[in-house]
Amino acid sequence: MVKKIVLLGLLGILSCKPNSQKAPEETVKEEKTPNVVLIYTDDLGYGDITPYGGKVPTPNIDRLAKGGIVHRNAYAAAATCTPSRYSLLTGEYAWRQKGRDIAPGDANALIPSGHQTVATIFKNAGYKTAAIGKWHLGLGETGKKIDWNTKLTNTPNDIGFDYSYIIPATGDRVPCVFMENGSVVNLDPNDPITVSYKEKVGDWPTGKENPELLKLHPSPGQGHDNTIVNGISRIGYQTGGKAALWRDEDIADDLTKRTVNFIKENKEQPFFVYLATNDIHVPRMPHERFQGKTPQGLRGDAILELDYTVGEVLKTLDELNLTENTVIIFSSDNGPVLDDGYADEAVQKTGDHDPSGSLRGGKYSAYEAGTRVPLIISWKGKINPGESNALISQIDFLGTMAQLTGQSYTKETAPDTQEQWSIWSGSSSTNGREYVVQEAIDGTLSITNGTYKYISPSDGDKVAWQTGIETGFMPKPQLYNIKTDRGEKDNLAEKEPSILDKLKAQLSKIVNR
Ligand code: NG6
Ligand code: CA
Repeated sequence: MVKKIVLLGLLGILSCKPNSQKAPEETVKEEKTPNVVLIYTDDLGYGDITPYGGKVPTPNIDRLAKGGIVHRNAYAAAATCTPSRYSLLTGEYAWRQKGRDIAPGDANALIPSGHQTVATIFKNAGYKTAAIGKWHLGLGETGKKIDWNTKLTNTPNDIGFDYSYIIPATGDRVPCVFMENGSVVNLDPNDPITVSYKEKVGDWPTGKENPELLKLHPSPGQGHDNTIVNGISRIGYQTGGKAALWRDEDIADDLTKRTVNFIKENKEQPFFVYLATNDIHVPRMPHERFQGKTPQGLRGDAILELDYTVGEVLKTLDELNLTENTVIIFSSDNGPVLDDGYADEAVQKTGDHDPSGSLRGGKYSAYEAGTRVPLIISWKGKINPGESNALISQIDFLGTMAQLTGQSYTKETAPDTQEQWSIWSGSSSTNGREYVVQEAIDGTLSITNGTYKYISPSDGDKVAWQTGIETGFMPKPQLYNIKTDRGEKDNLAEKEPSILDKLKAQLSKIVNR
């Protein structure tokens, strides 16, 4: 049900009479091609920000929420990064093919060159497009070992982004360098980069051999003890490329600056920015000005830094008078995790801040906290602020953005996406999607109709290694009423066989479409 939301949908906007004061092209831009900024955060839980009950102060995110719609029933397509992002950008569930789970740092491109993505849709609509931040969808041609010292192909620039400035995989994986439009930034040709995920290369110290060099220690038993960069040991081995290495404390500032510059440079025409923040993924090492500023430790400090990034984006749009012509979407790629490989005291210090917002599980899991994420959408003057309980999935991002910009797209490579702008913008008071499908780390699929949720049987581990997170993987089917049993405690599979069968059948129809 949608509360407090007045109908101000796209159709209404499109049918507005052009304002006679404005040049025709300006009118077209404002009405059909609003700028879109997607702030896609990493591992931010349902309960991590104040509009959803979080305890870390996030004044800028709050401002965004107050001026927009706070969605309470929005889902990422998966409980981990790579499949979530794949699904969001392509409109196809990542699980339809093998090999789209958490990508190693040297993985080849999962989305082939020329493939339709939300960025190609925006480009067709005349937008300038940018991917700034974490990528984690592979790079380079399939089957070809990445040579980090050359300009790569199969990069974001080959699937619709005019500009890319990316962390190739994740902050905790080598190589710890940025890539701009396919090339490593600041690479000294006399100091070439070698990367291996199999064995040590070169003589750079590792966390395992030289723990005395670390400023942030890996958690026991999770990996993360290979090459040390900036006093933090990573997953994977790197040598070379010293001048190109990032300093973790500066990542958010760098990505924010690039985003602000891109917006400024493209203020005269429609633009789409996919700002995939490094916050609040591990290693959490925010800038010194945020460190020690929250009782929750580095994880809370990283949320402060994320809020800073949001604030800079809002400020820039305000200064350029673009706020009324820009749709801002804020969400997360998967649910929260406290200990994800580094001893940063997130577990010890979280206190009464509950990252999962009392949902069960977390990142990786089939339970709700794995995929139910914050989603805030604002468009000043066009979307009326409020709250929505409509059922939403990020799989609809492509279809919904095509609808927003009046573009057609092929269903062939985007079979799962729907056009849901009226729900996303709150202009329709229907309940949203009929069903939402979610993928957990071992490939276990769940389906919900907003009231009941079916988790398919799985023989996977009950807990995601040392993270301590309950995965929800069980050999028997599970059925929960997520409306009345928020914590997914009461398995109704045996009590409600007809509901179970219906959801099971619906899931298998989607899988075997
Ligand atoms: C896991 C890593 C975790 C994190 C995650 C990817 C181990 C034990 N843990 O495999 O630290 O890097 O992958 O996170 O290796 S994600 O948000 O990009 O999916
Ligand atoms: Ca993630």
